[in-house]
Amino acid sequence: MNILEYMKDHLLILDGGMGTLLQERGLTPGESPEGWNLSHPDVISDIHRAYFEAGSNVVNTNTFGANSLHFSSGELENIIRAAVRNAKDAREQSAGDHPKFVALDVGPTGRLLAPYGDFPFEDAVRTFAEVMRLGAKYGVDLITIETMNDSYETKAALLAAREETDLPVFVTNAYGEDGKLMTGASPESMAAMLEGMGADAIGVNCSYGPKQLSPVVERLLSVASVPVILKPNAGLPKSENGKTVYDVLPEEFAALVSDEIRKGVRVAGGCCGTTPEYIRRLAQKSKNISPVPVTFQHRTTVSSYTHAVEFGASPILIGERINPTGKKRLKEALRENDMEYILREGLGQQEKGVHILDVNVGLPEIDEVAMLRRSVQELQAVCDLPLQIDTANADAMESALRIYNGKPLINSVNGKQESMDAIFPLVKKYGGVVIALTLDEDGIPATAEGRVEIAKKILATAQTYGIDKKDIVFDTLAMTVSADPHAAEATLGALEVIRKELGCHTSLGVSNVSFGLPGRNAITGVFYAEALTRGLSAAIMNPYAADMMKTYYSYRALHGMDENFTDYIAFCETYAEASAKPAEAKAGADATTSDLQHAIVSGLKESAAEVTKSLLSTTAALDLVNQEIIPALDIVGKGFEEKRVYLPQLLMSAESAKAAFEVIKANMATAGNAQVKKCPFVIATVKGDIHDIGKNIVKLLLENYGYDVHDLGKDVPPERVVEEAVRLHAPMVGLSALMTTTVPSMEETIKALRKDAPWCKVLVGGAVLTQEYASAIGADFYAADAMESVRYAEEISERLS
Ligand code: THG
Repeated sequence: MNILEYMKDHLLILDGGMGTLLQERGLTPGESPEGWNLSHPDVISDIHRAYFEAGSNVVNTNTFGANSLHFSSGELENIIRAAVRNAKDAREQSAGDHPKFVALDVGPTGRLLAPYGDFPFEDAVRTFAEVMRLGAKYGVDLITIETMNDSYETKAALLAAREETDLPVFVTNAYGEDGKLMTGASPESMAAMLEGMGADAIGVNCSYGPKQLSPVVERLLSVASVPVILKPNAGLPKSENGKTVYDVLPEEFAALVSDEIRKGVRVAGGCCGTTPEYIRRLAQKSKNISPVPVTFQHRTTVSSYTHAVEFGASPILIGERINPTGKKRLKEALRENDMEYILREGLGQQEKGVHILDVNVGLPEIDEVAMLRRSVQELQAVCDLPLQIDTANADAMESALRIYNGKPLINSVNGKQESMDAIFPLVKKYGGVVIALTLDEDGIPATAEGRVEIAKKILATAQTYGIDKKDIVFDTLAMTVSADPHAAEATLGALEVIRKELGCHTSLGVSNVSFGLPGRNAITGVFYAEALTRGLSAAIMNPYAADMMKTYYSYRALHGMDENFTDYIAFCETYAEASAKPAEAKAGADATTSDLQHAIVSGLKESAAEVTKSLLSTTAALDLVNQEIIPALDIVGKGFEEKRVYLPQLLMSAESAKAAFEVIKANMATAGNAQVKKCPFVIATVKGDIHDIGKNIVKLLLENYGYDVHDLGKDVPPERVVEEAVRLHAPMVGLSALMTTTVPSMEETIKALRKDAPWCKVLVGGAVLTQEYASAIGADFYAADAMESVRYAEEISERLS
């Protein structure tokens, strides 16, 4: 039986935890669980069998960390072959005649992707591709991509699954306490991207217990058009007699998860701390719940790596300024590969309030494929707005869509068969909302009716490619009125019919209307107002044009879209500023921060280095560090703590600070000065644990705050940590552990430090830790995130000095 067929009118029960059960059977901390597929096939098969017999419809193969970063190619194939066989043996041998499926389990690589980490996106795709290929080769029924805490890595894995197999794919993410992924994505943005790429079910796993995850589940349920998955931990972890235990027992777990099933969850199981008993109770409790139907959501949504932007509720502004048309300075920047000019153009428009950035970097004399790809890559590293990828070159389009971190707007397709045949397959494969221009082989119809006919043809063709009309936004083509005084009427007439009768969203490049006329902004602003009243959903526009912004804020205020007129009033207050000529504005700079601070806060590496170089001629190095770099890092750090800034931005700022530091260091070396360093800080991922993303992030931040960081790496034995702490007489040691199975070795390391380095403050962090847990194992400080580590280090070093 096909699992997708079965799911249509049944709930699907997944399995529960694997790690704790393996430990009970003798897996030692640091030993590879995946290796047990070969060395202890009976144990693995036994566990799978227990889950099937408890009522699981799906068991995940024991392949969470099985990839080429951890195993040689030959080993990997042996492990996956054995893992699939172990699960299939369990299926054959297990009692119970409910439908049983075997899923290839795929977890994160443990590397942070570029640009915020050092693992290139395409390397991640290749790494996952090998795993997917082997899973398909050995005959799994479906693929489970799980516990991903980064949207970009999730995309790499899903892309690999889609490119290598035709299997159904389930995707679940690990959300933080703030309802976001570690790198910032909201549930709505994940839903948009994953559904756009064709995931068959989406949801949440690991992270917390069912109670804590309930808000994330509800948000997914309200936007998803595919079944929603919930696979929580058995509550929150705590340490009891040197063992990790969870605070939700099987009966309560089953009751809580069943509540979520009543709200609409269609696929449920357990993650860390759950056992076959949890699943047995869950299967029993949910047996008589009739599944809530999965309803198709007619939402037109694009997303960035942090958030989703939905068409319809309020007009959308798409910034037009990354487009060389009529812009000499941008053309120059493109020819000279001056990326930061483009980044500043993006950040400046963001500051002015646009919701989406159009990115058009086509010039006849440059390599557009490479330039568009690079522009998208760099823009999404410093700016969290969704992008509209604007090119007539299908190769350039594909190269940008591949590496886009989210669900983009695609600008554009049109009614020509050739255009549809080139663009629709890309929309289908990578996901996206596509702007469709109402023109075809016969040109642009002069009448509204003619444009509506083309729109209908485009919709029908899209359908044959499996693209729903919610993912098509029509552009009825704003023409230059100075060339044809009746041009605007056809545009607006077609727009109205398409919005009201075809039920599709619409967009216009409004600035086109005023080409060739004086006072362009005035007429463009009025055209925009009229278009809004006739159903315009989004405008490609110049946010520096005050007339446009006036219209935008007024329209929202007049139509009940601006509660308490908050936005309108704020706009009026800054009106003088808004009408000032911005042209080649120094984007985003604000009056209270210097250029260097601004470059660091914005994550602009080259600018940070350049400004530092010039400042060094007038300012002492130490003053630059204390009065510019550290305050800038503090601004970003504070934003991070207040959840306005996400990890990627924090890391891009840290990289920019590093670029500034390097200039300073080089300068000090030539000037013969001693280097200023704060106290030594020893940092390590504990024995048995190879997940060191968190540690690497903390290291980068501490270095940028001037600490002398001694990184001992991952899988570090307690003796080694003690040895280094003693050698340096380090006042602080930071320890990280990501897996429940390795927290005991964290406790062991703390004990050893207490004995031989009693002066040393120990701070701990990692996904499974909590304050309570950290206290129980005797740590001095629990850092919930990287910034908290820095704050604690600042506090301790203050006391020392
Ligand atoms: N529909 C869709 N996409 C589009 C358009 C459209 N993309 C391109 C264009 N039209 C919208 N973008 C722009 C970008 C710049 C200008 C107008 C539309 C523009 N540039 C000034 C000039 O050429 O004189 C430069 C002035 C400045 O510095 O801003 O006006 O219709 N789907």
